[in-house]
Amino acid sequence: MKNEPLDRRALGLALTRLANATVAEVLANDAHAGQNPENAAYRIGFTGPPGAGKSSLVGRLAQLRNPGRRMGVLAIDPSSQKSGGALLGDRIRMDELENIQELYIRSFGSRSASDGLTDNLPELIAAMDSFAFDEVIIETVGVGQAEYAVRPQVDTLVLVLLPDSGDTVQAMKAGIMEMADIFVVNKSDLAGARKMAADVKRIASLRKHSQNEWQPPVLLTSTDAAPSIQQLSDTINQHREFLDRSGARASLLQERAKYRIKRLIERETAQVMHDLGPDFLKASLLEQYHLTLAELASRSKLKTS
Ligand SMILES: Nc1nc2c(ncn2[C@@H]2O[C@H](COP(=O)(O)OP(=O)(O)OP(=O)(O)O)[C@@H](O)[C@H]2O)c(=O)[nH]1
Ligand SMILES: [Mg+2]
Repeated sequence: MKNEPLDRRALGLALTRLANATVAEVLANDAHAGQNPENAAYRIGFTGPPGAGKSSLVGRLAQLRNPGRRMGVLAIDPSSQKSGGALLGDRIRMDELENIQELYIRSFGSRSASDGLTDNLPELIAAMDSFAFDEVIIETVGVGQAEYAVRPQVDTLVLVLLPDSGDTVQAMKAGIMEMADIFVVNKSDLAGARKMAADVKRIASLRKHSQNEWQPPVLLTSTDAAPSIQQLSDTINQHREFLDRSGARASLLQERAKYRIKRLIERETAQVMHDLGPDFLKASLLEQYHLTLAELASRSKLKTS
């Protein structure tokens, strides 16, 4: 497919269909079946507090990495309806990007998903794989849950912070600080960026890394400073090489596959719980358990008997 130009219309339709698909529909249309995950698009996640400059950075990075690569950007936007112009940050005009044939950008609302991501995100990214993307960038706003949910979905996770996000770092210390592969203090043109970077370095260094583990670097970026975007891009490449060299990507892919099925079962279970009346709760716990499993099986139409 790579030899042919990207079919934007077909991709757009596929993504819309998947974004709205029920669990049963997802199971029925597993377009990804049999595909070798090793050939999947390389996935780069960007998360961080609102307004940190994620979209602006993603836009610049996509422009920089695009030549010779088919690049996709999926932005998960909790507030949903945003103008096209804000999609990649107001520092980049959409017309700079919209005529680039091998660059595809799309945003999704976070809908009912309780984790701050969009329903069916694994399926949306799998669709990008089947359209032969080389890389997919996923932007999520760090709202507590989203970074946990995005972690298994991506290969390299970039946490974007602001010069004055000290409180955020304190709050996130336990969780996301341990998950990020690259820390970025953006808006380094503003006062306080260096101090913030030093604080992040200090906190990140509290985590013990063995010698053959990846040590998450702390970078200073400014959307309008091209060399800082180049450095970020180079660091992503280094992390990718590390994952390949250390064999860590193979275990990441396994985790991702497990997460995908777990998410589907959780989502369908929540729906079953919602649909079953209060009488259901009068049964013994064992019966409730079996009733739920039977209901899940019948909804997925996978019941063999
Ligand atoms: N001074 C300065 N401002 C920046 C920089 N990068 C982005 N901004 C501005 O910061 C604001 C937010 O940028 P976005 O790229 O939309 O940030 P975001 O993290 O994607 O925001 P949400 O998606 O709403 O969470 C915009 O007004 C940008 O112009 C930077 O390097 N320096
Ligand atoms: Mg954004």
